[in-house]
Amino acid sequence: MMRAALCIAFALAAIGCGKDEGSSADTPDQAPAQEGAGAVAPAGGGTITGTVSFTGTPPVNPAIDMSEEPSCQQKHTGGARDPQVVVTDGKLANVFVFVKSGLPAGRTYPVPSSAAVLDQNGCLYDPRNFGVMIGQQIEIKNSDPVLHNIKAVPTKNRGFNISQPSQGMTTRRTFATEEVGIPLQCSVHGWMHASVSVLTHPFFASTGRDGSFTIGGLPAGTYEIEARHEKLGTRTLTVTVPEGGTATAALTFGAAAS
Ligand SMILES: [Cu+2]
Repeated sequence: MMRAALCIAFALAAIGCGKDEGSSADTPDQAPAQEGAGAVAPAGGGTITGTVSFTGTPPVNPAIDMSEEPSCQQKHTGGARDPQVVVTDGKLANVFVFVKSGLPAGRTYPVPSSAAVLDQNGCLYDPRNFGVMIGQQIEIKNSDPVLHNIKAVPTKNRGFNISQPSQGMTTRRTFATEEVGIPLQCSVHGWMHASVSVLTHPFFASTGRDGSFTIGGLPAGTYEIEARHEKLGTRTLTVTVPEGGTATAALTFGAAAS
């Protein structure tokens, strides 16, 4: 639920601000390992490049008691925290950005042959907020020497519940229907949460630590894009992509003004 006090500011604008915005960096183990992971978009066409910023002081992420899983705990120098809001130099990670409307009607796009990898490492999910196309493989991987049980809780798709008792296990799953924001969670470790969005097209990306994203291969046109963050809600923006050119998008989330 978005609070009224949240700063809402988005604009089509040149990027270049923000290096010295007033926010603190999280510890490295709270940041996503994958920078700006996105879909394999068609070559050519136009591009949307953007940055997602966070204004104000980021909330302190909650500490996680991993004492019952020492092999995970030791991967978190200084203590494990749930990386709900990851801000580095005023830029917000783990935001899923996708084209919500404006694509030509009736067009279909090839499903990427490469799988989207969801790792369980240090008893946390990586990536935290990602997308796939309908039918694209999701490879769920256990990098921890502990039992994880991954559970998908969709509303439109068929869910799954998979036990991965040992390190190095991989399991593949797909989703058959478009659905944004399917919760993923671990039945063993209540703090483990991630989100996957299933789309009919490849025009999506997730922000890395630098808050940037790139969505390529777009036909010229005017699109509504949506940016989703697990705790901070959504922002939308209308972007016009020229033929073969680049549109720049700046989106901003923020802390309460107090
Ligand atoms: Cu787990």
